[in-house]
Amino acid sequence: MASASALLPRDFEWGFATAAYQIEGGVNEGGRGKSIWDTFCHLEPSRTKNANGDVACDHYHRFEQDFDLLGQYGAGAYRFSIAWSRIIPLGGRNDPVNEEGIRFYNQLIDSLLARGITPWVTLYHWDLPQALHDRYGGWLDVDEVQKDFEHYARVCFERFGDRVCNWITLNEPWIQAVYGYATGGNAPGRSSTNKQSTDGDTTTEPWIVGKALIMSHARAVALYNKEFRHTQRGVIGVSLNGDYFEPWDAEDPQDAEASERRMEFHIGWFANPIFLAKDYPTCMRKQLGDRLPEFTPDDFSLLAQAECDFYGMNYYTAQFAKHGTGEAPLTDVLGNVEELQHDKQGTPVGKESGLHWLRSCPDLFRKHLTRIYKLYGKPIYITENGCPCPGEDKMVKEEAVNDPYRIQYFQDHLDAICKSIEDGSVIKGYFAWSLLDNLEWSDGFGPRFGVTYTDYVTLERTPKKSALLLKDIIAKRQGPL
Ligand code: LGS
Repeated sequence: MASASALLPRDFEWGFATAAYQIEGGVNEGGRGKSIWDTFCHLEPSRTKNANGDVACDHYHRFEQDFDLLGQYGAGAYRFSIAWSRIIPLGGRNDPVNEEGIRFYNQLIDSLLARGITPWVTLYHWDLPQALHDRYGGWLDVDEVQKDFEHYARVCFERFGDRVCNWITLNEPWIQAVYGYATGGNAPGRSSTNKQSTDGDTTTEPWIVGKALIMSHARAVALYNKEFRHTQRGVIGVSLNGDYFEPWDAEDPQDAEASERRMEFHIGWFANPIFLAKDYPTCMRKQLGDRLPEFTPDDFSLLAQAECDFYGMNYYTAQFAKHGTGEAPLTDVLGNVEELQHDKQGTPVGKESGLHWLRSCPDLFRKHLTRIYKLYGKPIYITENGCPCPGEDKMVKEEAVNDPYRIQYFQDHLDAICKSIEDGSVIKGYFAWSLLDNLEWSDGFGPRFGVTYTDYVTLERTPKKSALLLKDIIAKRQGPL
């Protein structure tokens, strides 16, 4: 059957994504400082299923081999993150820059360019230097951390911007704020309701951290716009979470409102200030009152100078939203909404995958894309999309490399992109998550999102069938330029 994805634009950006802590390893090499993820994994190993990123996929030593795979898969682009603590081990604006760290990322960038692959660099994928957390509370000190982030961004623009033209400031600030400071499930693991945490205030900290992330992003973009854009001619944006919500009871206006509210708490929280230079969504102010920090006139003027080029969307799944109380401790951060995987009639959303929270819902992906483009009007790059196949975590290599579920998932989601383009959205690229099976944060090495099978004992890589299918789809793209 002819697939809609033949209509993808011919200049569609195309590749795979990873993040430093999930693949690099080499945590004590090359002068790297510790990050909050090193601490989190080692302090109470049961919180990350006894896994850590000490070795991960050993990409630190094997990147050439990994980039050969990218070449084999026909990737035109590759999204990776820089570990802040490799560049500035102590993190701060008055701390020394680590030349060995600079050299490592220079090698990565040069090696990609030598293969004709465009680097897309994420500055922050959740690995704050531990020293900043110890010094002033890290993301909890809005004024300090934004200055340090700006300095770190400057070092990256100065040292890599002659060759890197595509920048993503932050990956999923929502996860950093909510999982790091409300549920405590991610580093730095603060929560007043998680029994494994000893500190934190779930009712205030996520909102403070949210503001720190927004202002840090804005500082980096404003800096880029003022000092680097006209010589480096690159683009800069941010990657936001992209869960989509439908009303649980299609007939109930309160559920319709709840699904919108849920998305405002998820996306509008960051996207309103970042893309519209506007205050947080009204429903957030209404529910949270003065627990939600204000933006000062100076903050607004900075936000206005921080116009970025694209909306980076990480999309995995969709759910139903029912008004009322969600489960503590998430009631507040989820906008007082209950999240469900089936609607009032008991119809499940999408198709199950290898993870309980991830169901394949390409039709809702299309709706989500179209909604986001209408709201924020920026070209969209899908900066993550992917899944583990049902049962994949228990499979041996020979079984896992045969991944028809993932092939269908990719195909369906690329088709949804084409349909949203037909709806009028501007969608310019797609990065599959992920190049390799890797450390899935607090889920450890169980879930396998890669198009390449990683044997965590031998560190051998083996391409799965899906890797090459993507090459085929993209080679056939023939939509308008
Ligand atoms: O590996 C991460 C992928 C996998 O699933 C990547 O580093 C992240 O940027 C991104 O968050 N990723 C991801 N996200 C889905 C998170 C949904 C959590 C929903 C949990 C519901 C109980």
